[in-house]
Amino acid sequence: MSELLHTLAEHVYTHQRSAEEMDKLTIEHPELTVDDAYEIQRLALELYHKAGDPLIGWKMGLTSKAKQRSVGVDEPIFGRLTRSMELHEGVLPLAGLIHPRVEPEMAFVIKRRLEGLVTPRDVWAATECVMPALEVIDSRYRNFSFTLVDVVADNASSARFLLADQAYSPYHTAWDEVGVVMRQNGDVVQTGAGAAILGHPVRSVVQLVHMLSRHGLAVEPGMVILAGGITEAVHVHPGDTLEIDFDGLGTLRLAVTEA
Ligand code: 0L1
Ligand code: MG
Repeated sequence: MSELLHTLAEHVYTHQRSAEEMDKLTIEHPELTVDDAYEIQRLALELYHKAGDPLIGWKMGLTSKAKQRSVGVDEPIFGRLTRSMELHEGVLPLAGLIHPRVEPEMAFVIKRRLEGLVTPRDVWAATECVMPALEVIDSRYRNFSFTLVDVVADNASSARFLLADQAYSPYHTAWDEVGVVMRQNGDVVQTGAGAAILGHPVRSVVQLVHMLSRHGLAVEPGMVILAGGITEAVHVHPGDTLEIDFDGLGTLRLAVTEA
């Protein structure tokens, strides 16, 4: 099995780097378990690391009831964020992506190691700051169609992310009550609130730490955590402009370009 997981991790990594669509792994390997999928994700991350692209954080996916229903699960999933996934300005070149979608998120930056059965209080005490953020998800599977095992193996569709310039104290506001409006080319396309992330984004970080612990992993100081999507993700195309207004906390802007 170990050899198969290595082979599949290389296969997934190659498709992530080349932005070529692939078939669901579970078509040829229906026997794969969710634990196997997390091992494929981990092994693919080793290939990123070898290529000079280290782990800088974690993302939580399927954190809203609607998304969980669409994949037929009742638990979120996690993925790994590498340095090359971070955008440093509000421009998204589509080169290297297949069928990207964008969703508003909240990001936690952690200053103290988090592991084990932590509580929200532990998370707040370990949080340096919270920032408005957006995530670009891009499944490598044809038609964005996958099972739970497939999406976990494909690093929870991680592709790119952008953090706001302004960071806030974790105690600045009630993060579950922050309203978000997303405009695409001037039209309102999505609205939501922080509570869409498991009721409160801090719960997502708690759950991430619990899930990582089951794999013998922890959140290290300096890491970024994308807590989850606040609205549905929207498809983007060359020439699009996105404006995501986080009520009272500023606006994230993204211009989508061909290359
Ligand atoms: O960030 C997310 O919630 C996405 C998780 C993977 C499912 C998808 O690609 O829609
Ligand atoms: Mg997300």
